[in-house]
Amino acid sequence: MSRREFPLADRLAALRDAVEVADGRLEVPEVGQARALLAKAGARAALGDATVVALAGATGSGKSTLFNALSGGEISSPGVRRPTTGVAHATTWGEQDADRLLDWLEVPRRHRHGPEPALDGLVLLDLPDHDSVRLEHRLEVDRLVALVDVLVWVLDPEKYADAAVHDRYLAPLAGHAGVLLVVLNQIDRLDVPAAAACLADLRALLDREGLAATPVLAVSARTGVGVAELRGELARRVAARRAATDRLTADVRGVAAGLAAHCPEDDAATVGRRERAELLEDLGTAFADAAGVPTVTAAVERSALRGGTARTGWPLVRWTRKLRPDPLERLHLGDERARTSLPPAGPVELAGVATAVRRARDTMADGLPQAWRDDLRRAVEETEAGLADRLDRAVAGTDLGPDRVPLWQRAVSGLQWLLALVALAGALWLLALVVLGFFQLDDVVPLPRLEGLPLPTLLVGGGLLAGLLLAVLSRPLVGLRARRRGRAADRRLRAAVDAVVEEVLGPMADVREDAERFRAAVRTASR
Ligand SMILES: Nc1nc2c(ncn2[C@@H]2O[C@H](COP(=O)(O)OP(=O)(O)O)[C@@H](O)[C@H]2O)c(=O)[nH]1
Ligand SMILES: [Mg+2]
Repeated sequence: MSRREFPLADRLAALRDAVEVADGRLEVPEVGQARALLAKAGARAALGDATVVALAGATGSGKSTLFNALSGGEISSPGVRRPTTGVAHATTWGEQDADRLLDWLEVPRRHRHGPEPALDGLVLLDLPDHDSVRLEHRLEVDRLVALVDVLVWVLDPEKYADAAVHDRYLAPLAGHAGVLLVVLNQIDRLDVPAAAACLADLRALLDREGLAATPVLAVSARTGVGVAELRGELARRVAARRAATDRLTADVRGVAAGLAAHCPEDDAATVGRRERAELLEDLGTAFADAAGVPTVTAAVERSALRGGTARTGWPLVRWTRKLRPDPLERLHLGDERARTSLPPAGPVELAGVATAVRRARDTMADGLPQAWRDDLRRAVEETEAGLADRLDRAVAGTDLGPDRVPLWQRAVSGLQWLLALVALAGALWLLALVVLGFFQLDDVVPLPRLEGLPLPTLLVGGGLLAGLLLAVLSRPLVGLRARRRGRAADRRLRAAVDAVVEEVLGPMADVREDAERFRAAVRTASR
């Protein structure tokens, strides 16, 4: 599909997309211009397919005379510089009611031309002088130049090369070459060679300004030379009924070219899965350190070690451990709404978070133009606020894993009690023997022996020794189990911290995604 055939409606839809994506993100004037253009396009489309042509030019170039020549009567007074010349005049051709269109254009002075089929649907405007000494006249020119479908720029042999016109009006219309006509008026004032030289010079000037596609017509509004050709040129545009579409197409492409300055570079396509995974890990580590995950993990491990050691140790000294508080309970975790008693992150951890966030932002900003970088910075600032609290809550709300006492620890605990009872029984027995000895009765009851050793002594010694041995043998297993509990808690805590990382990375990724959508939309609009 050629550039010209790409439908205006699709172009406008793409521009609307771009504006929507940019809304609240990009604070650049080009977005405002795009918004204004969309409004203009919407309004113009509702006003029919008349062709609005404006005659613009400097004071005395002959706009009004030409306007009258085309309109077939004295409608606009030539050579008059009353305040009324600050207002545009309109002549309309054809039956179609152009009042709503002229209302929209805010052109109050209207004249209707008699039947002339070739120009049916033409609305011709005589604009105020672009070089008027009155500012409001110049503003009125600028306003209408932006709204009309075809612009006829009227030059005269004296001022045709005037830099003010070329720099301010013609050169910026390079993208609008197809909706612009240049008329060299008052050609009757030049002899044939001078007219040819003047025309050639003007042509070269326009070509240099990117207006090679703009026709130049030599005209004399006074003698009528060239007026028929101008009329023919206008008739062609009226018949095509696409002047409004062409003008808007040129407008959209112009606005899109302005927006292109704010599109990400081509090779800055996407932040890949791998880069994103790296950022996640980077941020995850920094956030976990700042959130005190290692502290909690260590506390979980120590708590499991403490519990396991108590259960598998000698039962009669268990109570001494109760004197020291559980390291995990001291942290006051388990309540999402309350702050934990974790020590706040130190300067090293905070610097780590800041560095990781900055690195993520830089990766996400890679290849983005300044306006999007600004938006990215805003997004990061927003998510950074209250980050410490969110991390603390994530840690507090994390279920650290099942805190079940393992079966083997229960069994060892039971066994320890049993061994303690055996030792106790032996000790009581020995005590009984002492009492009996005191009453000289120890020979009455025979003392059972095993391998030559008295049984009660064996019970005390064996019970204590076996208990000690059991405790010593259980140690490595308790340690293993504590480390496993620590690792499980660590995994869960890091998962909770990763959720916070996503909360930070998500908005950054959104900015990037929007920047890419913006680029796609702008590209479609300017096809
Ligand atoms: N010789 C000559 N004089 C012209 C021509 N067109 C306009 N004029 C004169 O130039 C002066 C300014 O014309 P006017 O239409 O008011 O110019 P405007 O200020 O652009 O509207 C008037 O005296 C016209 O008679 C032309 O084609 N040839
Ligand atoms: Mg005039």
